[in-house]
Amino acid sequence: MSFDYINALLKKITSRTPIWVMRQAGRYLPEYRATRKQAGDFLSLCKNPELACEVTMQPIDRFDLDAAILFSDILTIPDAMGLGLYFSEGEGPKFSNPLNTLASIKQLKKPNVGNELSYVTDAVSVITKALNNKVPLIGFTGSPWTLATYMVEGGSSKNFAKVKGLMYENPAHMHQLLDKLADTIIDYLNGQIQSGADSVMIFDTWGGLLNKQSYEDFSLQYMTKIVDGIKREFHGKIIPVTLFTKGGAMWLEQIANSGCDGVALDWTVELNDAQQRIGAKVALQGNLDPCVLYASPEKIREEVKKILSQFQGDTGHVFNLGHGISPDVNPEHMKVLVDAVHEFSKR
Ligand code: 1CP
Repeated sequence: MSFDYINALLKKITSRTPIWVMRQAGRYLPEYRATRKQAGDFLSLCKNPELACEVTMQPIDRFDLDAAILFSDILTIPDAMGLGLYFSEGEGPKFSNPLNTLASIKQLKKPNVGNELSYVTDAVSVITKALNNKVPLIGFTGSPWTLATYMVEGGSSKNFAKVKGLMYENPAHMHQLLDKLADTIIDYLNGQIQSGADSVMIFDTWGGLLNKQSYEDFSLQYMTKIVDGIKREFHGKIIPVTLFTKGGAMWLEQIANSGCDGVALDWTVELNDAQQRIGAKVALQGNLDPCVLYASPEKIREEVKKILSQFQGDTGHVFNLGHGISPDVNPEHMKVLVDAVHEFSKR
């Protein structure tokens, strides 16, 4: 099997630039909203492998995408560690048992991925079967730092006061937490790879909040540990790994030195600048501003052309948005995007 998405990450020639879109299975699709309603709520949807497979396949059936991504969430790991994840309507994720004491960090147990998180690896198996080699499947995790922000804050946050306060005041506890998370994530990603994931991605959504030194010490160091610890080859297939630090444009060189295959970019950096800085070392993913999808089809096509023309050469580019697609985007505009990338990048 030769997939453009995998080949691009391995910096091999592709027939055209492959594209997938962060949060491609989600609320902007009416069929997703219907399946979520059937499941009852978001978390029940994640925990039901058949329904998780159904929503993973929805964007694949509707658009000419080059990869599928496991339908799940980064917060499955803290949930399995006993923090009690729930989603209150319109408010985002919350934990009923956040890490609000030093003792709670010390006592935190590494979950057994094969037990508490088997619903995720089961979903990967079901999806791999449903895909039937049509396109590759991306498995994923949050970065230790990004998971820690939710676990310490108790949910989403505006200023990240608690987690950054802990980092400055009790760095040893912070490192203990991040190390437990990194070890758990290695098992989690290896479980996904063994169940059929063809590639994996680490989402470091909140790494960009840190300064250079704390980014290296509290985020990148642990992502590097994960890159080193996961299976990079399985059943004769190379499993590429992509790192995404939102707001990480200042540190692209360091990220590229982690040993990853691909670096995903948000929209704040020009693709040709990024390529000059690190492009020979790794593949690049990105980086259309998600808000372009609110513009007209003509404008979307124009912006796609711009991004494609910024990238030099025919190897090593995976098209994506610079962050997730928004729930109020018109699905027709997603189709315009996907088709434009293929049309304008035919070799
Ligand atoms: O109401 C709903 O239906 C839930 C919305 C939703 C969806 C569709 C959430 C809650 N998570 C997801 C799926 C999801 N989350 C995927 C699925 C695969 C795909 O891309 O199609 C992935 C990869 C994620 C990853 C994720 N979850 C991240 C990292 C990537 C990013 O967007 O920065 C983060 C930070 C989360 C936490 C989370 N889960 C859900 C929400 C609304 C959030 C963000 C909360 C916040 O802003 O703090």
